[in-house]
Formats: sequence, C-alpha cells, structure tokens
Amino acid sequence: MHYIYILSTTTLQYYIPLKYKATNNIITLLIVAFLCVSCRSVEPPAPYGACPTASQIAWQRMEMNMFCHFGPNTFTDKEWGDGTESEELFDPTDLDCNQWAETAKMAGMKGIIVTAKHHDGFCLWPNPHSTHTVLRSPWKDGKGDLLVLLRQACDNNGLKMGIYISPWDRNAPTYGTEAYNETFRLTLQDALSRYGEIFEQWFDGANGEGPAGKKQTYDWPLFNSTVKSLQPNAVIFSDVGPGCRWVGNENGEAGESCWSTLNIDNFTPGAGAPPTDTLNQGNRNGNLWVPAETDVSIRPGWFYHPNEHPKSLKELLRIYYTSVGRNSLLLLNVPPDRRGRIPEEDSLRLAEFRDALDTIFANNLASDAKIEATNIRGNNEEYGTDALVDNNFNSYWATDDDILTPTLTITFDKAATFNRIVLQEYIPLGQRIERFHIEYKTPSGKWETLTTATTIGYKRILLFTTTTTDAIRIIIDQSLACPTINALGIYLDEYDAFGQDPIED
Ligand code: FUL
Repeated sequence: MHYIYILSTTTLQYYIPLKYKATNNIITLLIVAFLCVSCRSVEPPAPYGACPTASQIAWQRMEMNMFCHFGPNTFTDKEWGDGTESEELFDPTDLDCNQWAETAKMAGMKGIIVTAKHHDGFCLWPNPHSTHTVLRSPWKDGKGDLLVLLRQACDNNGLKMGIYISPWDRNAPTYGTEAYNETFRLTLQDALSRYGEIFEQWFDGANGEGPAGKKQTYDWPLFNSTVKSLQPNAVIFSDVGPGCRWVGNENGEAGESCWSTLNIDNFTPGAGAPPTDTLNQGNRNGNLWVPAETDVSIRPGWFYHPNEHPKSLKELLRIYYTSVGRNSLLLLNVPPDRRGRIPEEDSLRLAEFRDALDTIFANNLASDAKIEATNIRGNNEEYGTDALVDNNFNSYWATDDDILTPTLTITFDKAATFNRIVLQEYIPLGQRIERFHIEYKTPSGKWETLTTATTIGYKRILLFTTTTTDAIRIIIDQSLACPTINALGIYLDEYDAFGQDPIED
C-alpha cells in the first residue's frame, strides 16, 4: 500500500513541469502528510490486567533452561547435606563447565542455573562471608571458582547464567539469629556483583533448622531488594516470585489451566506460600504477573547418585508438553557427576529429546493453510491472521475491543493429518483467553469437537488423537479482553508418547 502511494507521488512529480518545482514539492509534502494520517495504524489493544516486565518476557521466551545441582551431596550420595560435611569432600576430578554449557546448548536450552549454595551451606565460589567454600577444598588446591568457570562457559556458548542460593544454611553459625539475614545479604551481594549478568536468582523456600537448632525468620524484602539493586534485570524465582513462581510440584506438571497472574499479598515463600494447586494454576485476574516455572530433574534425585539413571525420552516429552506446553518455563535439572561432568547417558538422552522436538515441530501445517477470522481489529491487516504464522513474536492477530469470542477457521489445501496444536498469546498485553475449543470438519461436512481447553498464555500445546481433516475451527469461548494471538502451529507428533490419548490430568 505504501509502495503504491510512493509510486504515485513520483509519477506526479514526473508530470509537473520543472518550473512548478516549488509547488510540486509542496504538493508532495501534502500528499505524504495526508498519507501519514490516512495510513495511521489502528490503535493496538490496551494491555489487560497485570502484564510482564521486559525481563519476564525475555525470560519466558527462553522456554527451557538447565538446572545443575552440584556440591558436596554429589560426593556423599545425599540429597540434603547437613552442613557438617568436610570441604575435603568436594574434589571433582575433571570439572568442565564448558561441557555443561555445550550439553545445554545442544539440548536447546537458553540458560543454566547452578546451585551456588544448597542447604548444606557449601559455596561453589570463594564467598568471603562463609568458611564453608571451595577455598577450603582440594579442588584446584582451593583456588577454584566454579562461578567464574560457568560464566565463561555460558558466554562461550551464548547462554545466560542464573544462580540458586539457598537461604536455608545448615552450616552458617549465625543461622537462626537476626545476624544471619545480614550474612545472607552479603553472600548475595558477593555472588551477584562478581560474575556478570545473572538472568535468574533462584530462592528455595525450604526453611529448616541451622547448626544451632534454630529456624530463621527470613527477611525476604531485604533479599529481594538486594537482588534488584545488583541485578535489575534478574527474574527472582521463589514460591511466590516476584519474578516467577514455583509450579507447585516437582513432577514437571503445570496446571491444565495455568495463569501467569498470581495474588501474592500476605504470602511468603515456603510455609507461607499459597496452596500448591494455586501455584500450579495461578489466579485468574491475579494482581501480579508471576509466571510458573516447572523445575524437575532428569533423574530421580536433584543431585547425582551413581545408581540413578535419566528419565526416558517418552517421559521427557511428556514433561515438555505439561510444562512448556502449559504456559510454563521448563527448568530441567541435569546433575553433573563426581568428575564434574554431565554423564554421557544424560547427554545422549538430551540429544534424543532435542531431536524429537525438532522433528515434531519441523512442519507447521498452518503455514500453507488458509486462515480466516470472524473479526480482525479495525479491519486492518496489521492485526490480520498472517501474523499467526510469520514467526514474528511482535506481530499478532487481534480483534476489536468488543469482540471477545471470535473464531479462526483454518482450511488446508488438501486433507491434513495432525495431533498437536500450538497457540501463543501476545503476553506483553497480558493473559486474556480463558476458554476455547477446537472443532474439525468431518467428511460429511459437519463440525465436531476435537478438544476443549482453558488458558493459553505464552504457549499452549494441545494434544489430541491423530486426526485427518480438510479444516478446523478454533473457537474462543471466553476472554477477559479481546484476544491477541501471535502464533499458531499445527503438527503431527509421530513419537506418540501418549498413544492415541491426550494427557490425563
Ligand atoms: C527443593 C530443595 O529442597 C531440593 O533439594 C532441590 O534443590 C529443589 C530444586 O528444591 O526445595
């Protein structure tokens, strides 16, 4: 459209004699001004409710990250050390953070979060506010700093780096007294100011007894403000955020309904958190944007144990569908072994996992289909259905403000066979859709329900029986505000990890 107008102004100039050049220029300016007014975009939909920050959007778009539980427990075969373990135990024979990062990258993960300090208090960096650190270990004669190595490895592989620093500390002598909150603040300050950009600060809510047999009253406002002041872009994880929230279980399952909004007033991480099913599903119209993060381990334990093995490909695919596919980020724990390397069997499983995801999502059947909408915002192609398949995060199909229940009809050139549908809401404008269903056209031309669902959010993957049809309809049944959808994918998953049945909730 712009092209045609530009052409016509040039043509106009061509026909106006040179002696009228000044007038000609004025006319051109007037035409351009007129065009600017007449082509003005239709106003975008207003954001709805609590919306994500730029850091939360960038975080959500990472989709999958790797968690690495590593520390004294790796060498003692424990899950929770009691803080009395000798520093002498920490002695990886062949530690290679580059191998962790290469593995994560190969698996398609965008970042790594390491347990810089787990509940036993041992610090993987020479924290001057603790005596229980790598400095006293035989590893690299006490001169090693795992956070330096991980930083380099992440940078080398284009990954972001995050840190888990447990407030619960079973080694710190002051734990259980007010003084510990200050020690913990200094610990955070040290870790967050020396190793470059940290994309996520992971706070575990666990709060048991310290060496003096006392529990700590955590100063969460102090901890959060320390992170914010040193790493303003870091997303803070805890049971209740404020950056992202625990999904309420460690099985890899976000709620079938999963809102990124949550009410956190009067709640704290740990025992003071909302019930786990609330964390799992979020709160419709919750007053803060606190999206779900699904942390789950590739092995039964969080730390490496010689007798444990990684989950099957089928289980990993299931986890992908019930986390990333349900509006949650997947934080998959892959524990390094006593060498300080990710075991071969885990790397191989991750390679299979990546290969399966690439195969499943290689061919989007929506790309070549005809996509019609019952409403397009302002009738303007800027908000048209092309945006659903243009792989551009920032373009989206939207309806007029008062159209809350539109329908998309997708017609294939020839009958298509598929069993997965991916939908993504344009989350910078909030999470808006609360119920929808999908119909397919039977050979007799009747529309039958294929599947029904509730929320979409950043990404929703619907699983259903393999179906062959000429057309489907996506019918939005209920929305909090006019829908804004930036991606539609239709795929055939031949791995069929679930047989012909969708996941049971
Ligand atoms: C839990 C911890 O107690 C586990 O040891 C592990 O770190 C897991 C990710 O979070 O709350």
